[in-house]
Amino acid sequence: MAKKVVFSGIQPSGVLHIGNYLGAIQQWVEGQAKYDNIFCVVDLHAITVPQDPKELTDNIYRTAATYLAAGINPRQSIVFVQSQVPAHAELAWLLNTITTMGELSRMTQFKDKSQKGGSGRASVGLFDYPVLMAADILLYGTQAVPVGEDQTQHVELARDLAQRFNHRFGKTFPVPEVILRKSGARIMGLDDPTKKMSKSASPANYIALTDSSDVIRKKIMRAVTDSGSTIKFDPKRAGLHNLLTIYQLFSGQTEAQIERHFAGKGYGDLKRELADLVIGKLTPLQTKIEHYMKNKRLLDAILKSGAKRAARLAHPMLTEVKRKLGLAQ
Ligand code: ATP
Ligand code: LTN
Repeated sequence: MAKKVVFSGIQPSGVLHIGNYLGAIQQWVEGQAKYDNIFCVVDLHAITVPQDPKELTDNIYRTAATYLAAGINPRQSIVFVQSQVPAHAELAWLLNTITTMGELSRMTQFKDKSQKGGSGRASVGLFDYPVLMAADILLYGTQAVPVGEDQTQHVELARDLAQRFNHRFGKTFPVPEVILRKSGARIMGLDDPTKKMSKSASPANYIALTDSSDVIRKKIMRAVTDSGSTIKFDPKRAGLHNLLTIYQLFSGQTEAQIERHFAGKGYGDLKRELADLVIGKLTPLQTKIEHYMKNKRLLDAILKSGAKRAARLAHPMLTEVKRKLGLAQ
């Protein structure tokens, strides 16, 4: 049986944190052999909020370098930059014409992000962001989309648009499914474990993939927990549960193994060991990222070849969509 087509992407808009790594990249790497993968640096999504052009360029490279450093193999998976394949923007326009204002107004990410900038000031691009994301997904006949939990509403819209298009114009798109990890789909903020870890929060909230060992240790030691003492995976103790989840995902151990290991130990022990574990995993990742950042020619070659392969895959779908709409091709 043919492998399922998987598509996912991350915005090159600032630092990546361990929520992005554990919620998205780590599960991409785990599923790499099982699926036909396309991993994109979604720079057109990043510019829906203001970006400094120089920093954006650097972040595009850094995001791609992070995919590769984490274990995405460009010979096995397609790795490319969204703006290098114009079919994304083109399909987004076509899908715009079957999307309603009401649907986009209900998107919680738009509501959150547009409120931050003050009413009426959000860009049309920010409003339209989910349609571009649907285009990313549908362009390749994607069947599965591995993301963190915050993106499920957007994948729902992609499903709705696929079904609507198929219904109006004849079967064209597979209806994509979201893939969420059982654990790790929603890593919480270290300073506030009731909200998801986010790069737009204060630095105490997240561990950036670029944080130094000292900073990682300080942030973990200061992470908010309750006043309990036993170390158990209890979802009601949000701060502790989050630290244990991070421990689990970086160590690959089961809940039972971890609880046994920490039996009779305190929160301080857990935090110290977690800091060692995270530092032990992120240090080699940082070294590999820097290796790619110093080798821009290699990075450019990988991304150019990825864009070529992606464009070749996208072409027949885009042509079919135009033809079905009656745009004589
Ligand atoms: P942020 O809130 O940090 O700005 P985002 O969701 O807007 O993040 P991206 O960097 O594009 O921005 O997210 C990339 C991927 O990381 C997505 O699949 C998203 O679901 C996932 N992700 C983001 N935050 C978390 C988190 N706290 N836990 C798990 N997955 C996350
Ligand atoms: N909106 C996503 C990034 C994204 C994406 C995609 C994810 C853009 N296009 C297509 C999966 C599939 C986010 O994580 N903020």
